[in-house]
Amino acid sequence: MATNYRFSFGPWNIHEGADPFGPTVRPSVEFARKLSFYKKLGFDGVQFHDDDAVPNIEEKSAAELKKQAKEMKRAIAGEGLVAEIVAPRLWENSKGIDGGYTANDPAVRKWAIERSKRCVDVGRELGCNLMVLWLAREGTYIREAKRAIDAHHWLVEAIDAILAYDKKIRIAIEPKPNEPMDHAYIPTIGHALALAERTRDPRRVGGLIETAHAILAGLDPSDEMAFALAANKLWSVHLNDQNGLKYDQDKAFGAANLRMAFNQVRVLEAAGYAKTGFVGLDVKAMRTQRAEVATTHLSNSRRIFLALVEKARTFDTKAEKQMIAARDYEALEMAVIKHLMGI
Ligand code: XUL
Ligand code: MN
Repeated sequence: MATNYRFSFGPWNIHEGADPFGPTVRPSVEFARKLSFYKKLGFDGVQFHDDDAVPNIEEKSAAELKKQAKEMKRAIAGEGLVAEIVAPRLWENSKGIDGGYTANDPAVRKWAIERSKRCVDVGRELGCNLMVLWLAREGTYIREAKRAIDAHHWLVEAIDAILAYDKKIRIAIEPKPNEPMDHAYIPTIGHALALAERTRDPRRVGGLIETAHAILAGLDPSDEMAFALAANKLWSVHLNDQNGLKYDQDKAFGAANLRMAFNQVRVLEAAGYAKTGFVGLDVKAMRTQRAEVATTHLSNSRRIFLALVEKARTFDTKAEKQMIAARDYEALEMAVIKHLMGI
């Protein structure tokens, strides 16, 4: 099928199968070897955390950081790849135990902003001006632990500092309602875009929507996408799937909720998303998957996406209009199911 979609994933999507209850089950895959999988699996873009590109980033001088990020750009170019996004991995540093931008300790808040500026520097060398902020620990386990109003002001201050640091940087906030925190401060795209409006340059602050995160918030991912698309603020996506309200599963796209996946593809098609953004995946191989086949969740997700593009394009929209006009939504629902089942 003729399609102009471009796909990306992050190196963390090829992983050892760790969970909090037992040992890893697959050997680590070297970064360079991960890069060699991208094209074979049908992907053109790499989603970077800052320290994927520059390991031990906080110990590096500015010159070293620049040199290593440049080398990484050469390495990905050698594989025919580009950097889609860059993200500051604040949540893995022990300083950020209580959050970064919203930590109670002003020294930690300062650290989080400085680290984010380093991430901008990495992005600049990688040729990437789209920074994703997944606000992992910006929230609380118990409400009394932080002052939420202050926290929201500090989030704006942090984003303002990043925007002021580089005139070209664009920030896509990736909302998620919980995990690791009990409640995160930016749980939905509505929260993210309201926050964007309060920054010094709202035009440079948008969103990234992850399927599983929207489902965890009890919302429909395609409607979340539509909300951002209507504002021209859907700058990336993390497609995956999630079986109900439990831990963040990052299943293969469409594997649990095929119809929801169809509607996500449909809304992206309707908006002409292929022209503006990468189809990013954020999918994990099952822990029970053998190492030799622990990349198929990526190629399968891509394949399911493209099959659903075909389904979106071949849905009988004339009949759909008539059923809507007749308010025969039972017929419309059956038409969708029949189309998806090929019956
Ligand atoms: C966390 C999540 C992250 C971000 C990247 O749930 O989705 O992987 O997407 O930092
Ligand atoms: Mn994600």
